[in-house]
Amino acid sequence: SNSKPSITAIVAATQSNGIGLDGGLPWKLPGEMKYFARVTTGEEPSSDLDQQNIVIMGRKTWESIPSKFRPLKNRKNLIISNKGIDVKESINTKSFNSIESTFEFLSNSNTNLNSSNKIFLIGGSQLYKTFLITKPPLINRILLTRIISEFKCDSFLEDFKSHKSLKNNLPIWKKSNHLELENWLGFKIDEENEEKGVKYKYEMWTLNE
Ligand code: FOL
Repeated sequence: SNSKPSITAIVAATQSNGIGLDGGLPWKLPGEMKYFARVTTGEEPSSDLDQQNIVIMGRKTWESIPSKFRPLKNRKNLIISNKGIDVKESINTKSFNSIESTFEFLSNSNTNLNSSNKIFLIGGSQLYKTFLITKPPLINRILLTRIISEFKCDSFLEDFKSHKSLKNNLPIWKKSNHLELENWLGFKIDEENEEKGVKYKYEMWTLNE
């Protein structure tokens, strides 16, 4: 098929776009992590593989997930590694040596994919960047958790907010309002959150057509 899959990036980032430190997350925010798990799993977790959402990640992100949580349960885990298959494959874990081969798998498994299956890009910085700077971008939605406190970080999210259309020089990413986010998620959330003195906000950004 020639139709591009609809892919949502999900990421938590500071106001200076910091997302990682020393191969892991710079913070420990259990409530925020619950949000990640709930959103990526979907509201009706299913052990039926054909009903599951897909999470796409780079090899370093795969390695950053604590082994007891890996593969992420009730989700199909797709891992992209330049070296190709170097991740133990299982019923819900598959590895790929390129974005192209990952997309090929997604379009071929389309027949099995329920239209309600969602596809998420869950990191890390290298894949977020490639998916964002490709023209047109390979993702059409970003679920961004904006962490208000600053944390020391050594990996960063591509500054997508500065990306402009070549045609009219207007921003290509548009921030949705809170209701639009809740409608897309299918559940209600607080606009402002705080854990351990760390404030954060759930945002959704979509591609201008
Ligand atoms: N997006 C958001 N919003 N927050 C994140 O922390 C985040 N993290 C990643 C990608 N997008 C994100 C990548 N890093 C787990 C660990 C690290 C990770 C992603 C997931 C993980 O262990 N997830 C379990 C949570 C178990 C729990 O603590 O409840 C999962 O089942 O999803």
